Amino acid sequence: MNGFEISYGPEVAAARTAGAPIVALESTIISHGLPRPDNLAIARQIEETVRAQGAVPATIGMIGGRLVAGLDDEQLTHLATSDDVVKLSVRDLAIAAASGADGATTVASTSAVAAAAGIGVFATGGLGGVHRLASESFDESADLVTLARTPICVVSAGVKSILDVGATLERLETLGVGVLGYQTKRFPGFYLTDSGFALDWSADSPEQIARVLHARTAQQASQSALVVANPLPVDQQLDPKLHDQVLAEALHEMKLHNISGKGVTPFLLAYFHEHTLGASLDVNVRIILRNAELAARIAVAAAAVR
Ligand code: PSU
Ligand code: MN
Repeated sequence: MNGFEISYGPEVAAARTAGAPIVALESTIISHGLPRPDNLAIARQIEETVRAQGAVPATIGMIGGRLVAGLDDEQLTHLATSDDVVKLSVRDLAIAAASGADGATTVASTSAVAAAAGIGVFATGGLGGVHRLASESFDESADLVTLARTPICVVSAGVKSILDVGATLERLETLGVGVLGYQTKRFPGFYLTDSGFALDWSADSPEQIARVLHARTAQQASQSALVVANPLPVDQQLDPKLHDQVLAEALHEMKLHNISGKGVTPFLLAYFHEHTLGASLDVNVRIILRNAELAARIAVAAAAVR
């Protein structure tokens, strides 16, 4: 198990002691994934959604070189509004800590920190994965290799549809990461309800997912993550025609501007938010809130199983 020096917010510290349900939340979605000024209000809404289900939200990030699980409102505001916030994957954590940086954690680094903190459930929007054109660029998110070695349940709306979804599913299989559809056997496509790919397994209730998590612990096969894939209802997805058109433009612009490395995903998401006249933002917010709600219900059910 990873060891990190982590500061806990008071609510999270109390919940850890009591064995109460906790849901980890990432901060990159807030700092780099959603546009200002809406991002701060959305961050607070995500936390409220977790609380409404009876779980404690633990938004994770780095403040002045210290990892924090359970950012307070001032810290959350800082990550949402400051220009000096670095997007931190796992490999960046030590370097950023030593330099006293303020940073936002991705799916990869949030998972690693949450697992080290003993937090078993995590909600995000869409996982990172294999980028389109990865056969040329080798661009595959560190989310994948990290999930391969991190025992946590991640609730997402699949992988971001800006990616090569088929290749990402193949990699998840190779890496031993379990994928479980929530009330579906179709893998969701983030902005879109259905990515076009089928799943082997689905679960019908948070209680059933809690039993899967319990069985993983019992089998001690839990050194990798379990991805719970939670699709948007069809009437809430982004218009598929608009999606495909904006995605084609975004990929073209990305090449033109030579965007690479950790800039790729924020560039593509921002392009969507600008060129769908806010439609993709509405969809992205719905995705995160639905995932936060389901994650909280899973955490509550898991606490009851223990
Ligand atoms: N989901 C969203 N918006 C986001 C992300 C996920 O709805 O901004 C972030 C997560 O932090 C994820 C990261 O880990 O995008 C992936 O970035 P990259 O492709 O550089 O690994
Ligand atoms: Mn990348």
